Amino acid sequence: MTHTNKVLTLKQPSQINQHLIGALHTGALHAIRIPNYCSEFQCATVTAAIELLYDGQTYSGSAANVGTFGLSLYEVSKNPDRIHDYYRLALCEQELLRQYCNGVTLPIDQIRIDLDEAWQHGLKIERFHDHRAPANCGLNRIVLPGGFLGLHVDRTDWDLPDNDRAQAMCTQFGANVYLETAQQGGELELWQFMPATQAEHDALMMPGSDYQLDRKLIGEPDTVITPQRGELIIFNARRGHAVPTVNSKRVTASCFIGYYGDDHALSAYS
Ligand SMILES: O=C(O)CCC(=O)C(=O)O
Repeated sequence: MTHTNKVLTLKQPSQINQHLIGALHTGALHAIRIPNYCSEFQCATVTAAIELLYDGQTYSGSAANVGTFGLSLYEVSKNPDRIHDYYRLALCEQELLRQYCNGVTLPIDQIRIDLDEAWQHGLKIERFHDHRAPANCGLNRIVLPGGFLGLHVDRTDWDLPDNDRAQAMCTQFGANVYLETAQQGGELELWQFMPATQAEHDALMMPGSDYQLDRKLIGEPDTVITPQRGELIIFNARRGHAVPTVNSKRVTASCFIGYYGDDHALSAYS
């Protein structure tokens, strides 16, 4: 276990415990890194499968230079008519990806198993809307050359204001596996900053953007990580984070981990 500033590097996911998750929650820790979480072969196989299945779908709005495979609740919150697509596609898209990987474990399946074993109360797939309908669990992103993700926070509780599960969540962590990294750019920038309210968030938004916060108002990141191929990084997604412009393709597999307190199961969703 190595500790530099507020970034902790672990050898294996079984080292994740309540103390570390609590530290990510409070901001005492900015990120947990697990290098070589996925093998070279796994990264190459899963990247090839994502690229084969990728049909040109990009984020709507001002993150349009980011290709995605797998629908996210964030997208659905912007287009509520897509909620049926979300649940219809949730299991079949992940199953299709598994089939295209031909027996090679998906990084998100690995995260689900590892955190289920590591966390005292286990991890389950999230069910926000209906106890029978599992959430999608796996958002694969292809940041295209010239693409970036501006400074933003992820707030499922704001995206689903009428949903009991979303409102009960203490925080949400981003779990990203880096399948292909950019030659230049594509770092993970992390801020300690977390808007206290949605009104504060909205007042800090960048003019003309539908998701970005204005860096001029928030300042420089507190931590910058250059992700390594195969690495898993977990961070608090309610705090500011961004990915600067890449000069070559950057491919990741991601999900959110919902944290409901130490006496509850973690949940996984996208
Ligand atoms: O790809 C990354 O490094 C971070 C992605 C991101 O912005 C997120 O998970 O919300």
